[in-house]
Amino acid sequence: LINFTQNIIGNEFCDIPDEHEETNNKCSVQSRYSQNRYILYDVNPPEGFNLRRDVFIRVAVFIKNLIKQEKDFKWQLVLPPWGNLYHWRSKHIGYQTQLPWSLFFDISSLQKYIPVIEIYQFLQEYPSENNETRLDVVYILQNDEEMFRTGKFEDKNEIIECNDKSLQFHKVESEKYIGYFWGYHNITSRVVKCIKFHGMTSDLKQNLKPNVYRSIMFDHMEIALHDFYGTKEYWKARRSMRYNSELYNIANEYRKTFLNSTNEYDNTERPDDWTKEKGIRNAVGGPYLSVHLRRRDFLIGRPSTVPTIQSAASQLKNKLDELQLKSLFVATDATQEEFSELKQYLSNYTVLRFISSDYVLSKFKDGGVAIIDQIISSHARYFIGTYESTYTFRIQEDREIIGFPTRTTFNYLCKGTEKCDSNGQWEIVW
Ligand code: GFB
Repeated sequence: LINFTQNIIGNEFCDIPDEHEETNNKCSVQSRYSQNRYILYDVNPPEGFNLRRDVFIRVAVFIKNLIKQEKDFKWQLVLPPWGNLYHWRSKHIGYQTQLPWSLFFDISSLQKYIPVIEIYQFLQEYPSENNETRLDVVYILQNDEEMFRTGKFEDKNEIIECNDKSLQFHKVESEKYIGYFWGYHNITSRVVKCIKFHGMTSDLKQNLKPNVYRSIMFDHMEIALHDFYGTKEYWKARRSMRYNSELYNIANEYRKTFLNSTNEYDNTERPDDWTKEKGIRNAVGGPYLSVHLRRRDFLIGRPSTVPTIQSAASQLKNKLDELQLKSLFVATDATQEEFSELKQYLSNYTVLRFISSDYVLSKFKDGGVAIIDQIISSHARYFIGTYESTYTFRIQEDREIIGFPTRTTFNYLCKGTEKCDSNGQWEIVW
């Protein structure tokens, strides 16, 4: 560390680490100039929007602790741009790639938890040559198949040879790898290493080597587990994920117009600053029942838990009657035919789904519309979700933050008439 500090202060030259370099006492070309250290990550391509939001929490908590422990460096998270998601299917609005986090989330709220920057800011501030930004290292996390086969799990963080042809990174010259990099052709990496990994996100600290690397990317970050799942720290990171204020405005306007629901009437008001929130369970919610009715790939992937439309309608009718509510809000990826079928079964009730205007869809894309549905659902008097859907989990978390009684939140549609299993009640910790 002393050598390194001298390198910065004394502006001495130091060697560029070669790709097999494992020692900590050399520093990269860029590291001579500043103490900025950038962490980047990406997630397995097929994973959906809401699992990705969970991966952010794992990384954010990791960086929060890193900042406390490694004070010689200025750590920043580069937010991985959104895009190319399997579920984002609206074709007529153009490509849904390289979308910034600010489209969906309030960056200043995220900033109150850890320092974050968008990728375009990173590309502006990180040294580049001939318009090429070369990261210092990419670590590709890989599951240890053996552990999954034997069921004997133990922590592992082992550099292995990258011999899998399906990997997304390819060496094109000495110390230059190309790869997907969210579709940015001007990003490359000096070094790519594969790691057989099993453990918590914080176990990746040993791979950071801030005396060697200034920009460190982890691919397949979903493999690293939560350090503090469900703890106060977890919930702080989660609470920092406030949505873009325009999405709240659109959802609130819809609630007011169609569901007779406002934060004032429903006791769901929150301070603008999430750090000023208090844990009080006194939310009442708007006078409507809300359901997350997950269809499409869930019909194929989860046939034993996803009910028919007729069965869902019957469960919803029972709950509407029990709660003496007349309105049902449906957050769903169902086809129009399925939604019409549901409405037919519930013809004595007002059954609504959010239909986005062309403006809203072209500006906020499928991800923004999904969030609007989530906001409306999270303000209902009572919520019923889809078993094992991460989309449902995020609504439940929002309701926990808003302060609903848990019995109004942790409910699921059942496949048949038998009582459903519970996914557990992941209650907020303040
Ligand atoms: O978010 P997500 O990972 O949740 O994927 P699951 C579901 C996506 O489908 C959302 C759309 O991000 C939305 O784009 N979607 C689902 C919805 N429900 C709604 C809804 O109510 N309203 C709107 N507007 N959009 C996992 C996937 O999905 O399911 C995995 O992540 C895999 O890749 C697995 O497919 C079977 O956890 O529900």
